[in-house]
Amino acid sequence: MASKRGALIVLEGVDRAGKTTQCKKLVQALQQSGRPAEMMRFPDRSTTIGQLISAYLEKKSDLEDHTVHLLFSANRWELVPIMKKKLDQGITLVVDRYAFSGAAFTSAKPGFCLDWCKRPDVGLPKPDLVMFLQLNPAEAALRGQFGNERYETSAFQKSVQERFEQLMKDPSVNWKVIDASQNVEEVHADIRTHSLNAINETQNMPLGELWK
Ligand code: NYM
Repeated sequence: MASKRGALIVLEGVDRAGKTTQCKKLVQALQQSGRPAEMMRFPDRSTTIGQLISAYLEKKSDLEDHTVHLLFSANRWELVPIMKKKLDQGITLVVDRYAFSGAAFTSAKPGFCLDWCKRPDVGLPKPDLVMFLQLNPAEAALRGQFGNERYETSAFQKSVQERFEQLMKDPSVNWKVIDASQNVEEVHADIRTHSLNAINETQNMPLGELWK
């Protein structure tokens, strides 16, 4: 019998929802229970493409809106061979943002529709589970000021949230909404439960293709 593959698990949500903290905790919990797991994040700022994106986000450079959208997508595609290899080796990947952030953020800009924004990411490895950390703007505000990067304003984040809500209507993606206003441990417990289910359910199933 072929060995079992790892699961592709994605955490999404608006800024300050706690995605990075929860990704780290999930990887740690999976590893401690003897399941191989690694964290990834998008954008991956370590590659050449990632450095262009990082300079743009930090407002050190300007890029045309379509161009930067395609760079975010290219940054995912360049990591696909590594992702597939790790999943094949039985490693579960816990990913901080993916194509859903790509579509939600760009389509929140004037003149962009969700459909165009999804196109470059069609066919990426399809996540077995996408957890959306739901946090209303008032609760997000209690978590302190936004940083200084591009997109970090409440008006823009509100549009991003609306675009995520559109994306979550797609039944071809295994979305789970997590109440991110709970405390860190409660959020972690929900995420762990959904993740263990996904790992068990998908280990003998082939990896799918996103939005195809
Ligand atoms: N972002 C992230 C995009 O606009 N498109 C994408 O495809 C992805 C993956 O970059 N504000 C945006 C969302 C965030 C920023 O922030 C990356 P962080 O703190 O590195 O997750």
